[in-house]
Amino acid sequence: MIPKSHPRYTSLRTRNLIVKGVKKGIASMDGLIAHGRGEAFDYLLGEKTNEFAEESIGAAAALMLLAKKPVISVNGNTAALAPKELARLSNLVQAPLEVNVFHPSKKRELKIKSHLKKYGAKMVLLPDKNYKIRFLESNRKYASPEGILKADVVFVPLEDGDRAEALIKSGKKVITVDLNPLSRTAQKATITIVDNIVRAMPLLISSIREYRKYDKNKLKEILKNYDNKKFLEESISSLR
Ligand code: PTJ
Repeated sequence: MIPKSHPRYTSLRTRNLIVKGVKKGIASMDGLIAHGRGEAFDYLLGEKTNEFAEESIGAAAALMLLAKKPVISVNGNTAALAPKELARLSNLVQAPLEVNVFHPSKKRELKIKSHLKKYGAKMVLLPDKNYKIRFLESNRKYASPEGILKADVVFVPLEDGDRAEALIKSGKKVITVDLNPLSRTAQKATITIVDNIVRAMPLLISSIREYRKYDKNKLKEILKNYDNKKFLEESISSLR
């Protein structure tokens, strides 16, 4: 039990969600290391949602609302950290959640699916070994024919590697949440939200609730004026 008065209460509570996720078989052991990397960047970013992240969240909300077929990719860490918000986002924009893990385990994929359902998700897809994303070698290449393969916009939080680039090469737009603005995924994504997933998800959901009152032209205008490179640079400067 972490006392609420502890100066690092929120950070320790979030860390505990990953530890619990590993114990439940949702997150992988490697997820602990990935989380530690995230924590270090979060510390440098002031453990708050900075203005550059708010701008990216707004653009991400506009893109999710303009998408014809948005899909939300879920790995072990995101499922452990934000299951309720993933379910809410999915139901709000009618975007299926698609389980996609780097460290292969059918058992874990199934556990992630039932975990998300328990938190209210209605549409949860699993990867199918008969269907692959092009330009990828790792386990992340497997996809659902009803999800990522058909998507025009893919939300890919908390991963680093070659999938964002492969998805973009396949003609899709990619939104990521990554505390490390220098990661390959952060650098390659169409929209990079440099923030902690536990803070970014509720803000993304409220932006979508607000922006869905806007007409399409206003949403297109938000995207036209958005410059991912600029906000990535601002986030990198704020680390120094
Ligand atoms: O469940 P699996 O098998 O798919 O594995 C998931 C992990 C996250 C272990 C896997 O995708 C992985 O190894 O990821 P990486 O390459 O370590 O990248 C994770 C990225 O997420 C890093 O850039 C971290 O800085 C970032 N990150 C970690 N925790 C958070 C985060 N970004 C936002 N919010 C966090 N809480």
